[in-house]
Amino acid sequence: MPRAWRYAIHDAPRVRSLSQELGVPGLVAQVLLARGVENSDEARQFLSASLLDLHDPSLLPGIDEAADRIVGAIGDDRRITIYGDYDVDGVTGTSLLWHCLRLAGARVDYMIPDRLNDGYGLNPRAIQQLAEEDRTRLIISVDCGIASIQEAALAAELEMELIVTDHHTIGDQLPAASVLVHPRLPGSEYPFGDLCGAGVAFKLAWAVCQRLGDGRKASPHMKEFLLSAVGLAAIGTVSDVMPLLGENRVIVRFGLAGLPERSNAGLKALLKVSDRQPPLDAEDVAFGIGPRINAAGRLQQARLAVDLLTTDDAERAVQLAGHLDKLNKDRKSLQIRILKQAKKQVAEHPEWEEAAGLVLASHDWHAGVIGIVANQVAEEFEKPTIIIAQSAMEGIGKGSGRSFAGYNLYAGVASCSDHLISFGGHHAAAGITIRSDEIPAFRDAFAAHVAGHHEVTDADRELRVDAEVRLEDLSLKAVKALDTLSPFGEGNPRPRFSATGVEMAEEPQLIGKDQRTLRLSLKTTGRPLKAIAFGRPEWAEEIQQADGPLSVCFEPKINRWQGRESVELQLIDWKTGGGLG
Ligand SMILES: [Mn+2]
Repeated sequence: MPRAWRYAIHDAPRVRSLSQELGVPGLVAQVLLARGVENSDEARQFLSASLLDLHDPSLLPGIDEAADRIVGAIGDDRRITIYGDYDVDGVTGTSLLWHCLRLAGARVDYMIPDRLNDGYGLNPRAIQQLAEEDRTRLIISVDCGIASIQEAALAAELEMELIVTDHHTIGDQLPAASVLVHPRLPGSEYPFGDLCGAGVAFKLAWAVCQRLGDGRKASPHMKEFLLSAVGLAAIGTVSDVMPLLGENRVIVRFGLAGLPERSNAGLKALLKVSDRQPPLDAEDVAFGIGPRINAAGRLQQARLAVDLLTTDDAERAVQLAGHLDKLNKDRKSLQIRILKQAKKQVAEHPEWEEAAGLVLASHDWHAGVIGIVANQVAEEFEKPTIIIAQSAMEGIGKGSGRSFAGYNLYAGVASCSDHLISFGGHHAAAGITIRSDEIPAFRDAFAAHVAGHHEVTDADRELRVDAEVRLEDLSLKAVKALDTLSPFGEGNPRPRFSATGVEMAEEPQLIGKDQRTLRLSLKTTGRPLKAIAFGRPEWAEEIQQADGPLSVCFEPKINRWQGRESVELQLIDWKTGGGLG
């Protein structure tokens, strides 16, 4: 189905005056206005995004008491155990706090739960084990714990000191930990609620460094540590799909810029196997570095990724990075196979495709990757989707779901809880545990809930376009200037434009290993521009058969190849005819 292109309002006089006031190309001014920047002050602040814009750590609820307790534990030579989540955010947050405490002279170690066996958050078995080994230790959770009511109660009962640092949604009840550090605690006046778990851990590390310095400023080598820790916080922020605005924009921009120089042995090795060259952008993290870190927890143990990010042994780092790279390749092929099988299941059950929501299950699927596949299936069929990996032995399935177009998946799953052993999640994603014999009934109940509470409208399928431009306006200089608006990602998407009256300067070509990338040369009146389209091989023929000039929708990028830079357009959509869509 063709998608409508939705244009941001174009106010030519405002674009002109903002462009003059800021001394930036009109293209940059237009995108700023399209994104809701109101005036030149706001625009300047957005563009400058300086480290000085980071908020004072002590504004974060609980942080002063947490830092004092940590410094106290170090002074008493008590053991400190960081308990981190198994995803990239948890792994990077754990690693950066570990580095900080190590530098501060602490006896520090870490524990990461098993994604498939322990599941998310603190668990009673882990608390018991930590207590049995050393009841005097201080436990610090990273990127989890705010929902661990029972576990915090258990720690209190065992008289263990527990600091919870987290950023996840706060439930009806708060855990009875020694201290809670969270940007959105009741009564919080922290100016930015969208820090990720590694962002919160970074703030805590900063507060600890302040205490070990002169109370305000960290000592020089602690300061150098903090600058390198921004890189780890940036990886967590991008991988957790946090909005890249406000404080996160500062963290990601500076973190990524500093990564090549300031990386520890593990990150260096990871950058190398990811084959990502500076300048690094958020997409290098989202598609290169992040998935490799995540592969550890999906297929084996996330602990391996923390081992990598905390080792100072270059040889071991290369080994571990190579291992994660291999796991990531395995993850990819598993994902491709499961996606194929999932699509086949739908093709074999036309009545499922008719339904408003999809529930697919198999004994042959790996529970570590079903969430990513659910996302792909939801996009492909444009409906909320739950993918279940069944265990033949136990007659139980673990499912992971992704929403589509604003449907509240958590509410949907909760409404079918009669069929489930357990469930959890939020608006956009959910996890379930289910008895295999309940799957058919759950499928019907879930599809009925989606049908009754959700309708995909054309507005859900619209393509956002920042402006219509002329291809001639996309000079190397202008496209480079657009990079001042980066990092691009959640909350701050890559600028997207359209152009009309476009013709092919050459025949479209299919390239790449699997011939699924389309290469085009687009032309209006000036010099032709190179364009590519990923995963749309069918466009080659369709474009050639199209009658007359095209309208194209694209995202311009700088292509760097063998030291040369050129403008390349990533084609998002196209249609015949010239008028506004
Ligand atoms: Mn997180």
